[in-house]
Amino acid sequence: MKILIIHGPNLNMLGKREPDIYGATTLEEINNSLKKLAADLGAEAAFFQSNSEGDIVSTIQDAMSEYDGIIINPGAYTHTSVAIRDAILSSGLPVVEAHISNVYKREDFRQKSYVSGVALGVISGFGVNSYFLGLKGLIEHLENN
Ligand code: CA2
Repeated sequence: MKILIIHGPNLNMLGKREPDIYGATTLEEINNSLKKLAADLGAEAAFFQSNSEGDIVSTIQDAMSEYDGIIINPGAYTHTSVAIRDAILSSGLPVVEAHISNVYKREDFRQKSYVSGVALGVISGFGVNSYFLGLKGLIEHLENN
């Protein structure tokens, strides 16, 4: 079972800026822990981060032939990107949308997600643990379907 974990724009800054909102853990540390969790659960995790919408779309398109599912934190593109939504839909892959912060407790513009309507599920507000919860949920889904 192969899972692709996609981090959207600015998430390369995790642990380096705004720790009050996004925590003190770096992206590299998160990915290392996700890799371990995936292995413990009998899966393999691969990682991609980009600040560019088009690169994220291309990566989702390419994932169809290689991965069984995707965890994505689309960052600010969550609230703007019809292109990422369309790529998820046409990939046919189960996708879990994960957010570090609880977007529903924040500004109005963060309360619209173009991704949620085509996602298997959404996890928001558990800090970096949102990724781990999402990974567990996705692996369980893949085992049962
Ligand atoms: O809560 C989340 O995970 C978000 O996807 C994070 C996005 C935000 O635009 C979404 O509304 C919710 C922002 C990511 C910015 O990441 C940073 C990390 C460290 C320092 C600065 C920015």
